[in-house]
Amino acid sequence: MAILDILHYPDARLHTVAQPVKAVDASIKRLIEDMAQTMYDAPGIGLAATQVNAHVQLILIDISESKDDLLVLINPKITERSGEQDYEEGCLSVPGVYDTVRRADRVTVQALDRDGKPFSLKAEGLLSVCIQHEMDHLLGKVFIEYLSPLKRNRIKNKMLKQQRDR
Ligand code: QAP
Ligand code: CO
Repeated sequence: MAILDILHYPDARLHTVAQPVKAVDASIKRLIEDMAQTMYDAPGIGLAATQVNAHVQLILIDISESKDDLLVLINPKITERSGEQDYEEGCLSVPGVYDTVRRADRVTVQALDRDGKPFSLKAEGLLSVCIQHEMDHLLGKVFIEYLSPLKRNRIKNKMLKQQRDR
């Protein structure tokens, strides 16, 4: 297992569109292990492959208190969405930045699990937000793109300054 480097906004690679996983083989399983270690080490509650510069449709989520309930979604697709909710989001690729985003309240998602087996999941609340946030990464989208251009620019400058001062 290994801790992977996480890309930080405004890295252009965060805007790469991920390709579907063709086979849940040894290399994908290794990527899942490494991403899990990376997410738990951070610590975070969600991580998309895009964030570790692997441009395949794979996301990991663990919103449990005990950090022992890893959800792996491969080639996820949202088949139903309803309602709306506002949630204060953060992102491991935009450290220290939190802001409110409006998203669907409930989603139904179809995906493959870590054994390549199809499953379907209905989610609401934080889990639903997390799924939508992580799936955005696979489309090359970061949550701050939902904020006003003014806020986004301030965040971009803050991040660039942080990276300069490191
Ligand atoms: C996405 O984000 C998410 O700024 C997952 O300094 C977050 O795990 C979806 C983190 C909230 C819905 C609601 C952020 C860690 C972790 C930071 C994360 C930081 C350290 C973010
Ligand atoms: Co994120």
